Amino acid sequence: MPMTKQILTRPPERKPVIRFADGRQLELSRPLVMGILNVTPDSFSDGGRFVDCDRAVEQALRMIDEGADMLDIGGESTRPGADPVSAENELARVEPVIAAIRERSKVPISIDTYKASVAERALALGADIVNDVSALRRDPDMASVLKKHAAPVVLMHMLGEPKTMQQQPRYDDCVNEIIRFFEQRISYAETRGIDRSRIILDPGIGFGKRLVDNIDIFARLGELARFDMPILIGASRKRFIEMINATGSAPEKRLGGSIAAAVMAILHGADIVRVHDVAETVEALKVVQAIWTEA
Ligand code: YH5
Repeated sequence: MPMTKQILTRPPERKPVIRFADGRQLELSRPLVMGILNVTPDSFSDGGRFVDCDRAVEQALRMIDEGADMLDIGGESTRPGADPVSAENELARVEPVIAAIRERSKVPISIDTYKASVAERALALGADIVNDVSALRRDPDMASVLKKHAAPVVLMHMLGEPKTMQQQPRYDDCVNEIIRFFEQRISYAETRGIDRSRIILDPGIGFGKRLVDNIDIFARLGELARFDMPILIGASRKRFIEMINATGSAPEKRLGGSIAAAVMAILHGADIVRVHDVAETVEALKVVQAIWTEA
């Protein structure tokens, strides 16, 4: 047996912080957890809008308690096959929830929308980040809203549209195509006055990807370090996990695989993981962090 100790180290320190418009900052010196808050009727089975709002706020406070570093609030489902929602409907769902969370907590809030009018209203209510799964392709007014509020933005890769993206996606080289896509979207954002320091990149697990593409993204995540920007990964409960484990169609049965995916993403250089199961992910990443810093 060789005597040399194998030391697991974190990929080299790169990006210090995410700066919000009001001067608050998020340090990227440890892995961060973004808790998912869906405010869509299908995520709560019964009751009217107020019931949905109360339950969403309750869930938000629970995720904060469990150690979420930020929350991602969305009023339109971007799951494969989901139908689009009007801006009015989307706003009616998320506005009261954002306002209620802001009254109770300073937790950074991300608004999950590709609509400029929804982003504008959310930022005015105190949201901090815009999570745009279209990477500024859907709404020509999004860039100016981001610029006006000096808000950080998540630029996510997606092949096609949510409605049809899982119908026969094909790439020659998925990771190379994602890198080329990021180059284009970063360049567009910069020409519209968005500072590089406010961009977060996300390769979009499950958004127009086959199982092999999703696996390739995890394996080659290190290639995204070249951008020197924070990397976000959203793998929680997604279908590729079920394809590997055959645990059935219920997304809640995907916890073990979701934790593994979050850990693999962080080990390969991701900075933020977007998850449903905040408590369990925080526990897993604290162990990762302890091994990194004590080894
Ligand atoms: C993401 O990766 N994903 S919505 C289907 C599922 C489970 C979960 C069938 N918004 C991302 O979470 N934003 C979504 O089981 C996102 N990155 C960013 N930035 C899809 C989703 C899901 C879909």
